[in-house]
Amino acid sequence: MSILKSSVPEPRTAKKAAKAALRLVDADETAPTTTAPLRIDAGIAAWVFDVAAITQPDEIVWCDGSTAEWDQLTKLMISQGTLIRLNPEWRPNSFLARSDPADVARVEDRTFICSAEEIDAGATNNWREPGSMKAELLPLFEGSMRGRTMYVVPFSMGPVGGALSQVGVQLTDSPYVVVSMALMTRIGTPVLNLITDDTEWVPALHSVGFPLIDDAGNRIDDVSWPHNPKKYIAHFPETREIWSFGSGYGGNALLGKKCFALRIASVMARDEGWMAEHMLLIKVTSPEQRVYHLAAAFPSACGKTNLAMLKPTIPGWKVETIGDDIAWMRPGPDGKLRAINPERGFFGVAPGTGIVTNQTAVDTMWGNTIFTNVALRDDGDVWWEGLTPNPPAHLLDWQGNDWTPDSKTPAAHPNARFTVTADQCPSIADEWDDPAGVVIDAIIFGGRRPSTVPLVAQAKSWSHGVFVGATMASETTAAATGAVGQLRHDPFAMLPFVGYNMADYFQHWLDMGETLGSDAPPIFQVNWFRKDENGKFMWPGFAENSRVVEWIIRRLEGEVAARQTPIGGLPLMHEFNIERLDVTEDDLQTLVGLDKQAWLAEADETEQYFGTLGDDRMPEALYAELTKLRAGLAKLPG
Ligand code: OXD
Ligand code: MN
Repeated sequence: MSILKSSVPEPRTAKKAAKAALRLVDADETAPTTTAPLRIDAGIAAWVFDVAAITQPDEIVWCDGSTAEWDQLTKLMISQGTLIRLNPEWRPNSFLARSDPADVARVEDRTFICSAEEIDAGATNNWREPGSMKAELLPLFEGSMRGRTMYVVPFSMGPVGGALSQVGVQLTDSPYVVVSMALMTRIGTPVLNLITDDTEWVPALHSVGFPLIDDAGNRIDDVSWPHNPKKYIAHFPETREIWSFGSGYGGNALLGKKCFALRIASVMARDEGWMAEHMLLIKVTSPEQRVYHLAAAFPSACGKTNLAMLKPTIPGWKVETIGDDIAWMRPGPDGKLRAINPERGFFGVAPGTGIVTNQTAVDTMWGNTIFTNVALRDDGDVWWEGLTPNPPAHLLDWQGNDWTPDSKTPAAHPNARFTVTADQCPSIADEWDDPAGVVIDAIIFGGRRPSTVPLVAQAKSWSHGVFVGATMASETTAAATGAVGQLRHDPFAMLPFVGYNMADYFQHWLDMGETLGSDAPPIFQVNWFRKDENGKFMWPGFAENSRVVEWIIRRLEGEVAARQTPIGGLPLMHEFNIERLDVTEDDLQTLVGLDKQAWLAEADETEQYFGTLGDDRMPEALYAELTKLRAGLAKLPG
């Protein structure tokens, strides 16, 4: 595989860089590292060779995923000022990274889907023609790794060698990215050994775009968080490639996650009859010891990690964690939908994750954790808003400035993150890394909706469920750059993550329903974020969401009834468990009620929104669902 198009001129220093790559392949005595594996697939070697010729690193390191490699890289980053070692007494083998304030979140406006035809990227993606995108990016990558090391990171999404897993190779000049990839994916020699001539693998190229030698050959001082004001997160769905330039932030730079496991994988999934979704996965055990698996889609920073680690408040119920962000699902040999978590770790939002809201997450990060943009305590541990009810008297904030509870700015950045492996999670389910996945019993869609959407409703059918997913909206959060708190459509919580035309994605969901037939799991909609007229949340959320999970499971079992309405099946008041809860019957009535006028307005808004997605590809079935919704609402009194 070559990233060079014949029209692109050979870079001046190509020969030197090519020699550097070959040195490793041939492993001669001058090789700068001993980590070069003995057997390298020729396609990978050729690609590494091509990229090195363009980016011109000083050195190439083939990552083996060992503890020694982790230790070496973390020490290197401490010496470079990128990482601060936390007090090992509180947080062994854990580190704090402070990013540049201009590189703290996903950059959706700089994220591109580069399909040959614009229509295939659709109305919701930024589109570029692949050739012109590469032509625009190549000059930026040219020499972008000068003075740096280029790391070769073979990675597996899903258990290594698993039937539902996929492999990729990331090239990066960021050691922070390497150690983060080591926590978030399975990396190293076992993955490289899987790749032979006929293995499909995704080349994922990343550079922070901050060379240490300029065009004239002068040295440039390094900084603790190198990045480039020009950022591009480019995806080539037809050739299944990723090129990311200019950012070190997780969602832009850990290319196994959003770029591969969602944007590229959603295209693979469409082509191959499976689903790549922005969903958590949980195992629920009822008091009768019956086991269920649920997949739930929520937009970024809407509590997926909290739900994935839920500690039920209702007696006898148990929730175990399988994944907190991404699910790959496909029909198994028995026709039932099976899901794996393709990730190895959690890249969770720190603020709001604490001993009151998610003790399990706090316990998970006891050590071996990388924290980014949280505050540093005087005792060398970390802190962020919501970790403990009371802040320490003094901290260094996420930018390293003195901070006290009187400070006007938050101690941690609102999108500060923790990165830690899933196997450290006390609530991890035994089957979380089963290569065969788990059977999905129900699918849940949720968003941050201050009004209209009920606490829980069951979709009337698969196609109504697809309509519910397609019409999801949510208030924006700090996970992406831009304004926070604005309501926007976020279909299936996949708005920034579908690697192709959104209308085609809706059709794919409908097609999956056809394939699954009577095995298609029931679909539910939830909303923890309903507010009253004073702007106060009406539902306590967090651990109390177990009551909603209970209702969903009891529906699966046929143990509770639902009031059939045009928006789906709503709980009967007396069958919804609010025992020992500070929620009045009146509040519950609103939470599980249907406001006809609000839904009529929602239907108008939906029609408008569907119109923006391109009439020629929007599935008729979704317009039919809209018509049914309106007809049903019209029949209601009021
Ligand atoms: C994430 C996100 O990091 O959705 O998971 O932004
Ligand atoms: Mn996410």
